[in-house]
Amino acid sequence: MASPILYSFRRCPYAMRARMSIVRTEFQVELREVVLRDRPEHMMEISPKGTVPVLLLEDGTVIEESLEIMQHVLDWTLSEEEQHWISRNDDEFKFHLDRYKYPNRYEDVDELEQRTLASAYLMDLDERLGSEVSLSEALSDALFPFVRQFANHDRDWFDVQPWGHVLVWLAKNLESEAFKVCMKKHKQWVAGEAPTRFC
Ligand SMILES: N[C@@H](CCC(=O)N[C@@H](CS)C(=O)NCC(=O)O)C(=O)O
Repeated sequence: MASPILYSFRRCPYAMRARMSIVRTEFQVELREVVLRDRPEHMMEISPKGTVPVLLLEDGTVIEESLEIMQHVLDWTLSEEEQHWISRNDDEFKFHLDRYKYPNRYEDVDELEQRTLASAYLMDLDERLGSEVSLSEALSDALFPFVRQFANHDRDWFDVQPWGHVLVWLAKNLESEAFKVCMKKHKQWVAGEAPTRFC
């Protein structure tokens, strides 16, 4: 194996956060773009749970949680505050985000109620972003792909909400060079083809 392998899916916010850490550090990986309904056999062999991202290291270690990939790549130990925001994002916010975006996939879900519940997190995040101490780059990268997904669902509505700090923070992240590299389009990986690198 010439370098670690990253199984990724361009539009997945978990994969985005992992790729951001890779772009930031120029951590060398072979990038394998996955189509979720046609997951590569090798990926399923090393990580039967079948979610992306998955990072396979040269020593055979498999890291199959996006946050753990970030922690490995960035050599990042979460502070108590970072842990707090990530838990709120990954548990509370993502729960409501999924129900807001895809209400038909769940029973008895009102999408506007879910939007309001998700907004409680965004209002708190707004207050945090407005404080004097900035979020660490790693934490910011771990969170913004999910806020992007929420924002994109109804951008006109999102843009007129009273979360000015969130709007500025999100725009800055989306316009960043690192995010542009992270979002480059790659065609579906097929076994046997020449390795793709993205940084
Ligand atoms: N806890 C995992 C979640 C990853 C995840 O759910 N990824 C989605 C794509 S955004 C996925 O692979 N879904 C396929 C499935 O659940 O079958 C992580 O942080 O890496």
